[in-house]
Amino acid sequence: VPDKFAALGLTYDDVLLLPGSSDMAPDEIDTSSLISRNVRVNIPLLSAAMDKVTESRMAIAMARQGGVGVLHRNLSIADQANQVDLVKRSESGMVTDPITVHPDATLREADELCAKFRISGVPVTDAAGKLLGIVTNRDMAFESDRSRQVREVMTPMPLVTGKVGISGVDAMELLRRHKIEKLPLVDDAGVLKGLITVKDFVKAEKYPHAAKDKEGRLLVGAAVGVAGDAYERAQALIEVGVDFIVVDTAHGHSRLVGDMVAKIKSNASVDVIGGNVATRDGAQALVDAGADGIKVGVGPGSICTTRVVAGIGVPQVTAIYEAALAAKAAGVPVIGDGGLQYSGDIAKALVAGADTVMLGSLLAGCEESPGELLFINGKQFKSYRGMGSLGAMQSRGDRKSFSKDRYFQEGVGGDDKLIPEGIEGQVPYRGPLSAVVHQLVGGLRQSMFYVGGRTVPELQERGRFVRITSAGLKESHPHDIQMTVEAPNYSRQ
Ligand code: RVP
Repeated sequence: VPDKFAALGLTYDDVLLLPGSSDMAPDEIDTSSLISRNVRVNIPLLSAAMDKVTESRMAIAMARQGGVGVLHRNLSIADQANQVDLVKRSESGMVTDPITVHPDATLREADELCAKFRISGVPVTDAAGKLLGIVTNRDMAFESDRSRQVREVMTPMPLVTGKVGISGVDAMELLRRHKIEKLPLVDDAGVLKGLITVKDFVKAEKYPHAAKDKEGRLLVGAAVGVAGDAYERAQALIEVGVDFIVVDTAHGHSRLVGDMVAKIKSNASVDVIGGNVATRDGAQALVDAGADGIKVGVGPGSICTTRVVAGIGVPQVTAIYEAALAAKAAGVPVIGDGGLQYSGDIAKALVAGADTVMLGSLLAGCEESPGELLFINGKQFKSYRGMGSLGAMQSRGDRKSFSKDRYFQEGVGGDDKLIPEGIEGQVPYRGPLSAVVHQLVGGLRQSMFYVGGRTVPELQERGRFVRITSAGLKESHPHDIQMTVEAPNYSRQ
């Protein structure tokens, strides 16, 4: 059979970008791009829909930096919808779900709370969430007896409060007029629903490149599957204002995925992205199903074992290139998902044909990713795992797992019958997302300068690859030296 063997597959480490003629100033560079037909971000980065990467905190941080998070789906519909809600309501610096303290708590406990969350005061609520008062540093500073109860020193109701849904301008005016730093937001029953602080306004000014929707709220996406109540999940997410849905599976070139994309599209006002595929035909099938964006990557993920367990996959640069041939012709943006190890891989993905990239391991170590810090031999780590790992697919206690159908294993029987396609591990702690993104986007801007592309489309058009050998790869990394000082954007993997 003449075409039994497809062309040679290349990945990030197989290629480098050629330097091209460049006459631009660094501040002319525009990194904005489309993740799907109608959703634009200011930096071409998405955080992965994985339970150790993207929950509301990461999604908020990503959108503030100008990218977007895709909320994972290994949780109940109600919980995932709540996460969308948290992101959409975090606009103009409002805190939903603020930290609160019970009136019977001691000042010592209130102190600990303030220290832990680095806040200067806490609303006091009863068990039903009703706002009773507020206790701030000023109330507590002159109390020497730390065993006294919060109720004895708090500033009790009536306080200056705002109604849920108050505009940023009105909230700021109330803070200014009453010379207060915190404005609790309550519903008609007096139940605390949020908190606006002066500090948060400052924060809003701190994120001028935030990726926002038409109403000025942060952008957020969310993943759904194909089995069970996936369609109901999509509806619930759309209901609370998600900006796009990702039909997120390990094999997007399957009828189930195309059907689900088409079904959600048929009456949705939001963009629907399908994936993952790794071939031109796979991308074409999703285009035909009506997808607004196509996610590419079968097996490149750092935690993925699909290529060894099933022998399936396409090295990622070739996969992106092939999929983009079908997607570009239809005007559908491409997301290059998985396998990126360094900032330089972002530009390589874009030149291959991606419009944005999705990151797992590069972001799993951030402060904002779910999970506790682990200390091992004096070093700090965070756990990270594939959604097809045993841990992610197993249901534990009353927590049902929803990630089995990503690997089409919904009906395999008991958890002991699962065929994992991912592993569990840990990555070094990397500090706040802002610092990590600064390095990633800084690297991308350098790439754009070297290639001579002011915008992502220009980079895509002008970029050319040179294929390299293992000797070339060895030369690319630091060599013939023992690294003594860690760089913020380089470690030997
Ligand atoms: P990486 O950035 O290389 O860590 O890859 C992240 C990507 O890996 C995810 O966005 C997803 O497409 C894929 N993934 C997630 N779980 C698994 C698995 O268990 N095999 N793979």
